[in-house]
Amino acid sequence: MTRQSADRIVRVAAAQLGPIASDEPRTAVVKRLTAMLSDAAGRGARLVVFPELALTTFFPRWYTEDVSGHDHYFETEMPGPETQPLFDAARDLGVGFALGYAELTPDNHRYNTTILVDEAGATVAKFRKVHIPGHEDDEPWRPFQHLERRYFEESNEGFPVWRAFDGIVGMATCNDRRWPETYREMGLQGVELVLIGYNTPIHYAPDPGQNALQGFHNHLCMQAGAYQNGTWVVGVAKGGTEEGVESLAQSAIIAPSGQIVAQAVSTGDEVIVADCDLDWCRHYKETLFDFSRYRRPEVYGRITGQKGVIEPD
Ligand code: CDV
Repeated sequence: MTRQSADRIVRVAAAQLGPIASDEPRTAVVKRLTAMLSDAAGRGARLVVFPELALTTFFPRWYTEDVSGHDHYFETEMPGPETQPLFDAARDLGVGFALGYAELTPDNHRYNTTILVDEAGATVAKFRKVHIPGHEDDEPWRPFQHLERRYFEESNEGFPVWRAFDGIVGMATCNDRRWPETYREMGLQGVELVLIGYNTPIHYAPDPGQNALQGFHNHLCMQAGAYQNGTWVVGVAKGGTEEGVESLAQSAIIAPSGQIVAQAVSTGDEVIVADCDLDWCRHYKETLFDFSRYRRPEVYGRITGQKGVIEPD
């Protein structure tokens, strides 16, 4: 089947971030984000995707007895006074964005959250990270901590999708991208564009043998998710060496074919763009991955009925 031209071509930008220092003020970070928003808009982008926890350093690398001691890394309102300029710029430039940040709710819940903002600067969707990796307690044997499970609650809101930007848009955050269920949940709602931000340290303390494969695994799971669900996937890193910890970059925009059509080449602030033809999804959704015709949910009971592995006797 050949690719056909269509009206629903959305130029999407992945706005990769380099490191954010622990003492970098929000206002300085928002200036960096706004500069990338403006760059992307100048290149004709309609939607700009920023990474996970894009307003602060990746603070779960540090242990604190009382998590509220790190509340300064969290947002209690969005937009707030320091983030409002980003929303204003989006409205003035007529470009939407997705932004990851740490959310502290009025009733004291903490989530690893991403919002989707439209071209008028209005928040149209909110996603809270479902798969929270790492550990709850201090593990001093590690060269640095990954305490997301101490700082964030798992969201039970799942993977909704929204009609936005002339298509069906979903979001996921970092570790969510490694799980096939993430993409399938959205695929079953017809998703056409999945936006994913990530902070992935190169060093994986529980099994350092995986360090050299970080780049491969990053693209492997997102490319498979795109292809197996006939959807675009935009994966955006906060990369480079932040507070002594090296993180993966290699942000990528992936077509429904599973092919990478744009990839960042640096480990710093960098904008890449691609024209995402949302109608291209149909080539996969209506052929090899015609779910209505070929899926067999009656034999997939373990997927939702069971959590861990049950081996045979
Ligand atoms: N921020 C993340 O979710 N990071 C995880 C690491 C800890 C493995 C990831 O899946 O990239």
